[in-house]
Amino acid sequence: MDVLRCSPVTRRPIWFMRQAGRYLPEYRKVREQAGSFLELCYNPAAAAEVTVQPLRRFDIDAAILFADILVVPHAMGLDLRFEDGEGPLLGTVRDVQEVNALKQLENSWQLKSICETVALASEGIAKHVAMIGFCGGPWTVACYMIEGKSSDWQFAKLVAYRRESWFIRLIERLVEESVEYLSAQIDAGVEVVQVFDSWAGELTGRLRREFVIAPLSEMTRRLHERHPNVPIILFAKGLGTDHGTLAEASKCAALGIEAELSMSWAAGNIGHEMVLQGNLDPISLLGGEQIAASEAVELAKAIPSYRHIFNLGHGIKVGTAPETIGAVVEAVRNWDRAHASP
Ligand code: 1CP
Repeated sequence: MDVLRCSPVTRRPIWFMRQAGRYLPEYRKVREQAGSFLELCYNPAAAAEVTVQPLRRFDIDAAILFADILVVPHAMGLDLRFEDGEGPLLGTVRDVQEVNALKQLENSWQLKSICETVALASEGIAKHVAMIGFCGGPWTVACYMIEGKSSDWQFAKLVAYRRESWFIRLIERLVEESVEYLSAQIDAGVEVVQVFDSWAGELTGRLRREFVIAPLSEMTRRLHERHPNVPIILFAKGLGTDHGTLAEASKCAALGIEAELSMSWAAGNIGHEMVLQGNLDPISLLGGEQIAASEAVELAKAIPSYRHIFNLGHGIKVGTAPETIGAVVEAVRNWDRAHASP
């Protein structure tokens, strides 16, 4: 929270995207008891438990609410299933009638359940650990709503190129509902929110400005109005050299950076000492403790601790050894300790 508020620190905060997940045996156990992934998401006691699990193992600075970006379209009335090994299967929206039929998520049982998880998880973490809430970016969530499953997003991109009026309306609806969703998470106890626009980099040029940068900026503006003291992290994965444009347009507190962009480039070229989060390559963690720790130190060298939130460039992979995460945390802590100015 200090880094996000630009207060001086000598020890950079650390957390990991997908820090709760299948690479942890204790997660697999709770998920098995819960039944399915979705039953876990909507079981507040179990979801709060997996939210806090990584904090018992690692010396990290944040917990992230355990849920999924597809909770929003689910609460808006679309069917949702997760098939093992196949990823999500979501009901689709492909015309104006289907957009108009989408419900508001206010008063949905899904929203109540997620807010209950936030309240339970907040009780279960130490005061110095930040509780992060999240949702998906409008473009990324629209991709799943249009295609119904993981894809290369060809159809969603064509709809964007054609500027179909129902698509434009869908993005607006997702801005509205995502703001309501994050606002409810904040009221339930989250201290900072992150928007995951995982497929931002799939759009280029003008489309990127219209359907990634503008909606994320509008969400940020509305959230700042309602919750002026809650910092917002925008992870528009794949924006590359356009991250700076997003920072200026949105006035967010921090930007998440993908592994593909050099952190020293980002630190040197994204202006006004913007706080940057990321961007260790999650694949390096599969290389084991030595490789991962050495890459982590290289990353720490690329950006000063007072403007860096150490994280990955994308989520932890399933085969990652938990010990490797521990080794990365220790290496970054040691580097900061050795380089803290007196
Ligand atoms: O039981 C399981 O392990 C299922 C795997 C899983 C998990 C652990 C899914 C299915 N979702 C999650 C949790 C989740 N999803 C979190 C929890 C908090 C954390 O520890 O980080 C978060 C923040 C998300 C966000 C999410 N879901 C994103 C954005 C981030 C990203 O990875 O790009 C996306 C795109 C999804 C959709 C999704 N959920 C799950 C799958 C398999 C997918 C599809 C991914 C794809 O299309 O490639």
